[in-house]
Amino acid sequence: MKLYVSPTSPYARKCRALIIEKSLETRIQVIETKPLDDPSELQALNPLGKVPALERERGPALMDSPLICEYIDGLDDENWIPARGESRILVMRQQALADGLIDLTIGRRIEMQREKKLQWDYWSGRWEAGIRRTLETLDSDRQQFERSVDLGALSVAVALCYLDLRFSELDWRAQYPELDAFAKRWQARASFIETEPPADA
Ligand SMILES: N[C@@H](CCC(=O)N[C@@H](CS)C(=O)NCC(=O)O)C(=O)O
Repeated sequence: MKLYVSPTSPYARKCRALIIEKSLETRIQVIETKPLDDPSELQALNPLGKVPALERERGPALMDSPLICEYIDGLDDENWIPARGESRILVMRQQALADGLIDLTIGRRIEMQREKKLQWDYWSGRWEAGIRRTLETLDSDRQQFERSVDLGALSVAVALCYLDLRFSELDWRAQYPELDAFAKRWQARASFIETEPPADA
């Protein structure tokens, strides 16, 4: 199988880290691509034109990191997503909050990258307010995931690390020391070391 990624994509990082955690590297080849260059092989797999996209041996290609992670998790018996019940819902909720935090961080970055006169403070302010609220929620809910090793905790750690890359001036680590300690524990794992975005990204 082939997983199409970009080196900085946090959604792709979730999938890549899960592959490494589950030691599935020999079954899934990671292919780097640049979605903004409109590569035809990516668009043939995912008409949305986004990474990650998973080309499987059989069946249609998969898009959207939660779906791809669910598929990857089903490839062996080591469950990173609980099969059912409230524990499954909580893991999926943590992933949804983490993915939403990434969405807000990307939205803010796109706004900030516009020429100054085209920037709209309303939108950057809105994205930032959402980021701050989500950090508050993650901090108050952290007992649900801070000692867990599952897709929910992995997703939250990926999203927090993405804030370091794209919104470093927020300095969330100083405001939330327990979330900082949580993220550092994940950053020490091989799955995070091997998927660290390039320093010049
Ligand atoms: N909900 C999707 C989001 C994927 C996404 O937005 N990927 C970005 C890279 S971080 C992308 O490929 N953007 C290219 C584009 O928007 O054209 C997921 O979880 O996989």
